[in-house]
Amino acid sequence: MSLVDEISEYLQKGRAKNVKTLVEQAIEEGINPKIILNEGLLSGMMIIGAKFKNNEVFVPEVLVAARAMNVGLSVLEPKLIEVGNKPIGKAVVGTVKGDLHDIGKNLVIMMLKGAGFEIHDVGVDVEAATYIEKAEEVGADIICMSALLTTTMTNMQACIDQLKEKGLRDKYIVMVGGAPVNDSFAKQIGADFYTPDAASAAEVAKEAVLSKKS
Ligand code: B1M
Repeated sequence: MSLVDEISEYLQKGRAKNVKTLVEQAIEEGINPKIILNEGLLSGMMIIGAKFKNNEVFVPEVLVAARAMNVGLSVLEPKLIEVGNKPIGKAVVGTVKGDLHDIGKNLVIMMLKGAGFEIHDVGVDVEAATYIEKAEEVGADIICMSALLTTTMTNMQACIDQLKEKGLRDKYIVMVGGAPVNDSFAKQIGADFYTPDAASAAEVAKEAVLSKKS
């Protein structure tokens, strides 16, 4: 079994320590970090996701797999990002109210850091007002909202509505993403951008912030 397959296997079993050691080993052996991410960590998480959907595994198993995923991601982070000296902008990033999924958000944060953003991570289960308060406090350029549940994606709208009510809508770029979100939903709620993955989130955020500043 290859090292990346082993990472995927241990992640599925929720063995965070083994995942950490194997990711470190894979880096030492010079395996491309994107392969470690896609074919090791994300592939393991996708298998768990499919099993969860089919009731072959349940929340506790998914939870320990997610912990192992986050441990693996933290080891991989320095290899995935090369941060420049001066931040190109400030981003407030969080998962919306009612939603505890943080892996996609953490990946988006890593890629945004790599693109040169100063990050203000407001965490998970974030009230609409909290995004705005943090953005005002730090002088952010962009608000990034993540949602993984069809029942919570609607909470993105509340943040945009509150920005409008406060006369702040044009002050911030708003980007949304997460598995159930798509372009037409983003347009419907009045977000500026929807991006399907963390890499394109970073690219689009960089372009949008630089063009707003120019
Ligand atoms: Co949850 N869960 N979960 N879960 N869980 C899903 C999302 C689900 C699809 C599983 C399923 O049924 N197939 C399903 C949602 C169904 C739906 O609404 N359509 C589901 C459910 C139902 C639930 C619970 C309700 C289960 C229960 O309790 N009965 C519960 C809800 C808890 C809550 O949030 N209130 C729940 C709980 C959990 C755990 C806590 C056990 C755990 C989360 C742990 C954690 O995050 N720390 C968990 C997990 C891990 C999943 C799955 C298996 C994996 C999610 C994940 O991390 N994917 C998931 C099934 C699946 O997705 N196949 C599932 C990897 C991650 C990298 O992808 O987050 O999509 P993702 O991010 C992507 C893109 O979406 C994008 O970039 C990333 C890739 O580059 N992206 C953005 C994300 N945010 C972005 C923001 C952007 C741009 C791009 O701009 C701002």
